[in-house]
Amino acid sequence: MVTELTYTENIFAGTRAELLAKISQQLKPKRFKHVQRVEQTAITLAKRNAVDLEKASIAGLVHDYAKQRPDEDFITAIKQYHLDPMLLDYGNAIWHGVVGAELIKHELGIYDEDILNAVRHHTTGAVYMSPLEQIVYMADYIEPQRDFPGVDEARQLAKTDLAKSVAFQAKHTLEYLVENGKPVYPKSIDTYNAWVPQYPTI
Ligand code: DGI
Ligand code: FE
Ligand code: FE
Repeated sequence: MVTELTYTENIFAGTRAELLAKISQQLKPKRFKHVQRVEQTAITLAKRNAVDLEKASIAGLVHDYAKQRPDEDFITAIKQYHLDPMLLDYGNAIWHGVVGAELIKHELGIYDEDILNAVRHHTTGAVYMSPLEQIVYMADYIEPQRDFPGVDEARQLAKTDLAKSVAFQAKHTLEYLVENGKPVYPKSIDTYNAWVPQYPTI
């Protein structure tokens, strides 16, 4: 069942349909469908975890807003908004969240810091993640079309123990990056250290 929330909190200056229209201008159909599945998954997790449903909806919908922007847009934004120059050593995988949050703020007029942090941290996690940040991080990982070894365990954990599911994702993502010789963004290692050792058996 698809939940179409009516927005009442003025976090975004418009209706959900108007937000969807703006996002659809930025994303190809496949990615646009993904963000709608992440929205629905985030709403389900929000209900279970007493998180504001409108924030879950907006954060889910905007989390990949910048995913299909050219590199130049991110490089310009890193300089314009005086973000950490170390970001220039990475690429779209890191930029679309961390830098994407700035584009969301300035282009969509969404200033809610919890939502912006959920976008900033949705790829790498963070040492501290609010309940909203945790549900967006997990919703992106377990939305219904995700298919990888371990996804069913991640879905089960997200239902029963949100923090443990965050640890599960942090561990498995770091394993994937190391196994494939990918550059690890320092925040991903910080996330691992903050969340994983308390669950040595996951
Ligand atoms: O944008 P999505 O594909 O929906 O999902 P995402 O934003 O979680 O991105 C997932 C990709 O990002 C996945 O291929 C792993 C990669 N990633 C996560 N942490 C890091 C990373 N890539 C690099 N290079 N370094 C990281 O620390
Ligand atoms: Fe993403
Ligand atoms: Fe995503």
